[in-house]
Amino acid sequence: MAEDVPRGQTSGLTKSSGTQRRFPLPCSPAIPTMAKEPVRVLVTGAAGQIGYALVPMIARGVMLGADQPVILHMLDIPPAAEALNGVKMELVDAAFPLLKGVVATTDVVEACTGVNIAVMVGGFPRKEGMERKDVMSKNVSIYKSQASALENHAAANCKVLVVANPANTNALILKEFAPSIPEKNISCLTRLDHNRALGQVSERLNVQVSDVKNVIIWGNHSSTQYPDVNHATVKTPAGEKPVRGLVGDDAWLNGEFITTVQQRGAAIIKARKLSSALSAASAACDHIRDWVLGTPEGTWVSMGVYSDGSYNVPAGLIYSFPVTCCAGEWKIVQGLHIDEFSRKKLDLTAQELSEEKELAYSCLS
Ligand code: NAX
Repeated sequence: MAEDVPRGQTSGLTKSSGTQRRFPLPCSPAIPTMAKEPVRVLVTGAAGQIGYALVPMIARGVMLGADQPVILHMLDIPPAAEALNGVKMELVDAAFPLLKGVVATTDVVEACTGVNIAVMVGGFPRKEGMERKDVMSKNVSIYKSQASALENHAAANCKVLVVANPANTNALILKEFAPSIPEKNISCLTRLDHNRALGQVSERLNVQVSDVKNVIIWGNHSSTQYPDVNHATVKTPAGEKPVRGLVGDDAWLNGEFITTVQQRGAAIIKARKLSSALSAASAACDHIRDWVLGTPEGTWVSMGVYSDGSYNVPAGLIYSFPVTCCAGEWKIVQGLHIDEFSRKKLDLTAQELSEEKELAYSCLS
C-alpha cells in the first residue's frame, strides 16, 4: 500500500492579455515561500487517535514552520493498514500546500528510510488484566526493532521523539538499540505535562497562558512526575513576577496543583472516554518545533532527555529536565535551586524510572 505521492505546486498565477486585466494581480508574498527542501517526518502509530490529530498539524506547518515543506512517512501495523490508508486519503483530500508526499506503510524499514524526524506514537497499550511486565515486554520488543530500523535507514542526525508509553523507558530502549544515533538525538514527550502545568497556572491566576513561562516537569511521564513552579514567572504590566508569589497559596501549589497535573490524563479519559489526543499531538509539535527552531530567549521547556547526572539525577535514565534549545541542540538548564520538598520529588520519580529500566532490561534477557 506504500506509495510516494509527490504533489505539484500550484502557481495560481493568471496572466492578463492586452491592456485590460480580467482578474486582479495576485498578491506576492513579502518573503518567497516553498524554497526549502522537504523534511521527511515519520509518525508511527499514525492510524491511532494521536496520529490522526498529529499528521494534519505537521502537514500544515505547525511543527516545522509555515515555509517548511514536508513528506510524511506513516507507519502502523497490518491490522490497521486499511485505516492508515484512510488517513492517507484524507491527507490527499486536504490538499495541504506544504505536503510534498505521503508514505503510508506497515513496513518499518520503508517507514524509516531517509527520515529526518521520527515521532514514535505507536506502541502496545496496557489492556485489562495484563501484568506490567507483559506490557513492558511488548514495548521493549517494538522499540528494539524500530531502533534498528531507524539506526540503519533514517537520515544522518535524525531527531527522535518517543510519545508512546512508557515514553521515557521506550526512549531508553530505543537509545540502547540504536547505538550510532547520538543520545542527544533521542528524547521523550513530557511537553504535554509542561503545557498542562502552564494551563493550570493560567487558569488559577486568570492570565493568558502565553504570559506564563518556565514551569518544569521533572522525571517520568507518569503520575510520579514532579510539576515544579518554583522558577516559573508571569508577564505582568509591572514586569515578570514569580508564580509562587502571585498565587500566594503554597498549599495549593504543593498539593492540588501537582496532583491535577499528574492526573490530568486520567481526568481526560474520564471525561472523553478516550485518552488525550489533540493536546498530545499539539505538544509533540511544540517539542519538535522548539528543538529544531530554538526556545525563545529567557524561556525553557521540559523534555525527556538522557540524564548526564545533572541535579543528581542518576545518569543513564531518560528523565524530564528543563532545557533550552538552540541550533537544533538541547541543553539542560543548570544552577536552579532545588529545595528539600523538590529534592524528594525529583528522587521519587528517578526511583520509579530506575525500576522501569530494570524491568525493561529483565524483559530483554
Ligand atoms: P491508539 O491506540 O489510538 O493508537 C496507537 C496506534 O499505534 C494504533 O494505530 C496501533 O495500531 C499502532 N501500533 C501498535 N503497535 C505498533 C507498532 N509496533 N508499530 C507501529 N504502530 C503500532 O493510541 P493513542 O491514543 O494514539 O496513543 C498512542 C500512545 O501515546 C500510547 O502509548 C499512549 O499511552 C501514549 N501517550 C503518551 C503521552 C505523552 O505525553 N507522552 C500522552 C498521550 C498518550 O497517552
